[in-house]
Amino acid sequence: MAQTPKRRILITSALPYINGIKHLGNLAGSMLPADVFARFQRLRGHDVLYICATDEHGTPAELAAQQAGMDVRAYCDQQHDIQRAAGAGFDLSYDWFGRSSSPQNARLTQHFANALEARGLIEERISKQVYSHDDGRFLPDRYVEGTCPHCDYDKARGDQCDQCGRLLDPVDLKNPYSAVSGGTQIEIRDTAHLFLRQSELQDTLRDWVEGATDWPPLARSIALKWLDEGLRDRAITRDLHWGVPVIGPDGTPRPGFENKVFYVWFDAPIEYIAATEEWAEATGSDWQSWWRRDKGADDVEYVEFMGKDNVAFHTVSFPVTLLGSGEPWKTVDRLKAFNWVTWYGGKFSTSHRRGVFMDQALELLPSDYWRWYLMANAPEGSDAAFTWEGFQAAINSDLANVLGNFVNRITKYTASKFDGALPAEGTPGEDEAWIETEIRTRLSQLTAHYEAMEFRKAAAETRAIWAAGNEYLTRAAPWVKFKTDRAAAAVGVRTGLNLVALFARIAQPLIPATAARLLDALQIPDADRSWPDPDRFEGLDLLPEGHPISPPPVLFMKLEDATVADWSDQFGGAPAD
Ligand code: B3M
Ligand code: ZN
Repeated sequence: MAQTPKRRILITSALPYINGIKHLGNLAGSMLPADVFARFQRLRGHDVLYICATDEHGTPAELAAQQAGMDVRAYCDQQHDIQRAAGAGFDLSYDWFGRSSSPQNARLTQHFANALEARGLIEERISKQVYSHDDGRFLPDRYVEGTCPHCDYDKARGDQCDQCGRLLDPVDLKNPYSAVSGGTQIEIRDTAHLFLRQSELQDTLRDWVEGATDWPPLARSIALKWLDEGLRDRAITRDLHWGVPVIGPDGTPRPGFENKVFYVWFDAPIEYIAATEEWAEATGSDWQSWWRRDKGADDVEYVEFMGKDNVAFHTVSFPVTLLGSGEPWKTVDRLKAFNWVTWYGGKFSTSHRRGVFMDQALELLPSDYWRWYLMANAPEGSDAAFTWEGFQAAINSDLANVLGNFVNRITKYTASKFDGALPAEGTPGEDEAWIETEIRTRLSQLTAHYEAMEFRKAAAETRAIWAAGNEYLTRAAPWVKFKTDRAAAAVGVRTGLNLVALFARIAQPLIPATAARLLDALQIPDADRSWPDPDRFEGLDLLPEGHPISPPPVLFMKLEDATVADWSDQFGGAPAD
């Protein structure tokens, strides 16, 4: 039998920013689908490396630390641990969850800046910055607030206006004031910054984008729009202390840049590589074979997951860094971008008690409940609204009824009528032929949806397979046949039990904890837990004759109306509430 060749798949999900725990929408738009994809590909037997990290630099980190009354490094340590624990709670199977404040990332970021400079792509330019006399410092990005020049919103941040959404330059704010002290003694001063001459790489980047055949239309159109508008040179340093210091090729601070660091969006994507280095050092592995085309990375498939607001950074800015360096770095092959998960059509907000955050979710229910709902309703074609009503319906019908009842019914029946052992009697007939064909067809569709990273469709197909199992039991009706023809009933029970095993195997990417509980209850050895290959489907006879069957504890509890009403009160619900 021909073995499917082993692929090497590098997966990254956009790095969650360090300033506070992420909500379910952040989870659904990058980390969770990346995890589902990583699990699927591992089950297929491929060599997968799934890398993520916290994105720790920039003004939001400094400001959040200040508000917490903490030193910024200590703040990041603490928040990193919180996010790591939340990721573990959701069974996110990172091979490494790194930190952009690592020494590896500092070295690599400095390396890229120096490589770009050696190729004439970095230029020192004098630019205008907001200087605060009250604070005795420059105020980059979010350190300054004021009135938006476009929409007159009076709490616009220096980098972006939350009302009209436009990206801003701090010096354009009207009536600027310091976000640190509130001071209004502001002056616009000249200061030097490093600019990455992206305009020089316009053609290189266009060739690269046009050669990228495996991008979804959304990603391609975003990248082409930026190219059509003409790439603009961008400042890659900031007047801050917290960040990667600007160190020249000779290993010493660049003169005039002693009080500056690289801009967070310059170093953050480089952390994908640096986190791989962190992983390699911790595990004694080789990181270069994943990232350097001269060191074996040419056969790597690199897949990135992110929210749509991050697409330009991943299709333009980061590739400019990689391609501009002139070194043979691996660039993204496939890119999966998501729209937003909204809270009843609006924004998640801690202060307005709207939405559930990752840590809170796990206090309410185990991770599989959330994983299932979020992926079955992944914000793929458009935004997707979280609603308690939709959540309750999905859990009660898909998980508790379609999957849970099936498992419960057939395993209990085996325990009571067949001594808790897989019966061997009887010959398969029409109903068994029907379900086998059904499974064969659906399994290849399911596999194709996963390969295409179509998560909603994958969840729908998973549910359809479970539903087909229910239909099979209705047709085969072993409980009816048992009274007159024990052998015929045995066929139904045996097929039903094999369906349980199959259902659990295909559920592993989406609901890994439940799937593992089921496979454990059925005593399925690890070697038999891999993804059932649709091209070599073994049929429904995985379990050997006499195999012991004990009913697992209830898989999913139904969500009562009263519970859901409570949660709506606590975390916000439909506007009429
Ligand atoms: N930290 C995502 C965000 O917070 C940003 C992603 C970086 S990916 C290199 O919007
Ligand atoms: Zn505005």
